[in-house]
Amino acid sequence: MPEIRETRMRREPNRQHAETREIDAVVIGAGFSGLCALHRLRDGLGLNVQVFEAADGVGGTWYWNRYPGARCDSESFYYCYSFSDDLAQEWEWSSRYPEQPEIERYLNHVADRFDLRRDIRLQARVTRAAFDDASNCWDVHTEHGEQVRARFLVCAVGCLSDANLPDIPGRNSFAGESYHTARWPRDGVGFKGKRVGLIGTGSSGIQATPVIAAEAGHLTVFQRTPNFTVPARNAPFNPDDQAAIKRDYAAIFDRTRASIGGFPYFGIDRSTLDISPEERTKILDELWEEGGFKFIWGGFSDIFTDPDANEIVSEYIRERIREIVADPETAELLCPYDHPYTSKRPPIDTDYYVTFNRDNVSLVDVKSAPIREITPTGLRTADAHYDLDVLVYATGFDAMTGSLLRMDIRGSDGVRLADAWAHGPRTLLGLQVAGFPNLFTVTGPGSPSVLVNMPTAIEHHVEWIADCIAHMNRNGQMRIEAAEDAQDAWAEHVAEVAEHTLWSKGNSWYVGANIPGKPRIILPYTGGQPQYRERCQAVVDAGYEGFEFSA
Ligand code: N01
Repeated sequence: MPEIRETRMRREPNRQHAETREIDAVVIGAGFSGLCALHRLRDGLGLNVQVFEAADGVGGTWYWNRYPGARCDSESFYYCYSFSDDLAQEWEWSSRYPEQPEIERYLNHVADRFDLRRDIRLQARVTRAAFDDASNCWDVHTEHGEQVRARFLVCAVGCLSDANLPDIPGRNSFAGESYHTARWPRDGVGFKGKRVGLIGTGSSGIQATPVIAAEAGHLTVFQRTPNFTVPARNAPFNPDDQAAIKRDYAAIFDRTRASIGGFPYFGIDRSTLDISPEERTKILDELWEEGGFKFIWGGFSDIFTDPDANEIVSEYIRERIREIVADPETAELLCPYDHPYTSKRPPIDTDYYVTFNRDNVSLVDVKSAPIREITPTGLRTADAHYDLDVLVYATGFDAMTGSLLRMDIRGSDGVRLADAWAHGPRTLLGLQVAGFPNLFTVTGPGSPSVLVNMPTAIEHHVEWIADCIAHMNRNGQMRIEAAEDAQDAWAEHVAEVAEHTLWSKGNSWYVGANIPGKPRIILPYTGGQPQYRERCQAVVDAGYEGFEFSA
């Protein structure tokens, strides 16, 4: 994205590394997954590990997404690592939903506390990785010419890290400033007095809108699909609550591992249709007041599967929109009708809907009058031109596969991952790909990943991978690979389970619908974390059933 101003990186001179180092494992990425993988493989198993990270700092998602209003949708006290009780006890979160700088500080603290930096190479984007069948090793190359040979390749590249910049005609002609939310400049952006346009109303756009509106001269939000969002109700952390959480941390983390979505509260098995409308409204009112993801997981279990139940909760949210937004036409435009609630990843917001009551904010429906082009002075839709000084793309990501396919990964016999996945990704448990021996994906497609509180999903995968490598070392095995038939069976299961849910019904990044030409396939496993964990454990108990080893 050359024309997008992004986080400035100190460019290193184009280093040439003539020698190939031989090590045990390469980890790609130094975000939540990569840091965890480095710690577990190096300090737990004693492996010689090298992490390569494209950015000039650690943090992954929380390094890149520094747009105004960026904060986590999961609550701080469980959106963190559980692998060290000392870490959990010593870190103090300031509020219920931490802002991006706080999570970035946390991950930097983790890097220092566990002495991880000495094995992390920053500004080292991996461009190519090729498996050598003769040695059962991966040859990994970075953009600056560094080359290492490693027995294992662990892709910890994140599910949402390949920013999607839509190919709108004239995009490069814009004379003002343009930014993608996932490539935000470290020094920030000044909006004072400026005419700002924002494209996209997913989680990023919904978080950024109120903050930009508070500063901009005028903000125009270009909305293609309205989204259901519920209030976060962020608040500072009360020291007594934090102390109580710390006393109970082991049990809290146990609950995150046992619940469907990785949250420390269990979903309630209650049908929307089995109770009176009055009782239902009372429950929804309470959840709306409490805010956050509990609205999804703590209300009614049938909203994920039953269209009628889902419609009741969807209409409840639409009623709140009509209540909050003063102009009835704008309110109606903000009401989603084209997808069931939660079939697109539901955002959590702070003052999103009420922002449309401000005089300096307008909403433009680009579904009925699509964006035609970007011009040097702004944006043209089918029926108007909007003069802009700043254009913000909150247009999301090529989710779950983009960052993997951006690298040239070649497995056994030189097969390209891009070819193996030409009709959509196929994996065994989201952990391995047939034909790509000794390569592991942390929270890869086909695992619950993005439908689970991410650190919980990540730690599970890192543990599984580390245990698998330990098993191989104990048994003198050099090569592990997903068997084709086991992978086919898992891919079929992932697709079949999704058909019984509403997740496969929306045009969301969950199914790749946001990227033109991307095969439509459900990317995460929708069967829930407990079932998935059981399956992963059963595979291990059966001697890594479905995986093939060779000495
Ligand atoms: O991206 P999105 P995001 N013309 O794909 C629109 C995580 N996250 O960055 O829906 C016009 O959700 C697109 O429209 P449509 C979270 O998992 C977490 O907001 O395709 N519009 C949509 O409105 C989230 O789900 C957190 O019709 C275009 C928007 O851009 C995921 O990241 C915070 C367009 C993209 O929404 C992605 O969220 C932020 C075009 N050509 C993100 N192209 C926290 O936990 C795209 N759009 C805090």
